[in-house]
Amino acid sequence: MRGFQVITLFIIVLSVAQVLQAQSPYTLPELSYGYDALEPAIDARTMEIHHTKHHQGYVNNLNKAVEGTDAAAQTLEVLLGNISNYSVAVRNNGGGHYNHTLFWSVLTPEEETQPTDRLRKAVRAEFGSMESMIDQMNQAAATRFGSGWAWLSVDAGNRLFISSTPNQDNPLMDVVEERGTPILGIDVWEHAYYLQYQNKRGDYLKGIWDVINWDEVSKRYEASVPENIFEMWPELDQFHTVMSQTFHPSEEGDLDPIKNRSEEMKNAAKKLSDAGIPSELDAEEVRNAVADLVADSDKLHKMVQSEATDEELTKALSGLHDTFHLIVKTCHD
Ligand code: MN3
Repeated sequence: MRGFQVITLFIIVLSVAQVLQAQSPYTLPELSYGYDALEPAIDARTMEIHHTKHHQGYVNNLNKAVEGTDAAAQTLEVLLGNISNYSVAVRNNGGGHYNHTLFWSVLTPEEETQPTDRLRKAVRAEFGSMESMIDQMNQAAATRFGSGWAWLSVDAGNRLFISSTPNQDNPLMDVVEERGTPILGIDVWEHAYYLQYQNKRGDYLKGIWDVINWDEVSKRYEASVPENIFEMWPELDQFHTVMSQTFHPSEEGDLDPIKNRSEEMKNAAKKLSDAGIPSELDAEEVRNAVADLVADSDKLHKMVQSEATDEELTKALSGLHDTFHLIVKTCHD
């Protein structure tokens, strides 16, 4: 073959390769650490085979399964959320690709990663303590019969829950019992631990907590649970309590609660203003609305003292209620 023919052939091969690649939406993600980085918790050989053979296999088979179908145009999360509409191959390999991508990201050789305060609080609220959450995860992982995963996820009500799924299913799928957004997943297929631990799944589960990337788990938690402004600003929550216990009766024509509690409401507004706006929520609009809240609740209290009519009180309380919601809305935006 002449030089230019070789080059032409080379270009053709390259173009074909590019076209093939363009038709394969899924690729194996690189790890951010070496195969031996998680030792002694997980050995290098297991990591390498797990990544380059098992995960690569799910990627290849997923690309084959979606090729030429409408599934190829969907994001993986959308596919998984409607997985009952797709083939078993898409379910197994789409799950396999998603689960392993998440798994690699929640592992790390770094020892300093920590759950954020928000995650810690949520774990405590749901499980009592981090230790108890880990025990329950291990329990879910240990009792999963055969191959599968243990998950820590966030449900539709923003609450944490632990579950386990068989095979490559996960909590995003519309076929599982407990649905949510997974923030931590532990692979309990034998391929994840057998070389090092043989049949001792319990020993693998003990070791794995040494290499969990709490920064990443926290990031996933915070991305799926919108910031609770009442948690960040407890004085706003206290004002909210007085507001809802006086405004809602007033809508029903009952003005007694506001007549009895106008001073408490005025003090709650003063207290929330004195506490200062949390820096994450600070904005001119919020500052102005807080100033209005203080001035208007003072005015309302004076109206109660000077025995204003129910109609006047209703109107003033309703205005105050609007101001309160303006603060909440502005903080959420
Ligand atoms: Mn695996």
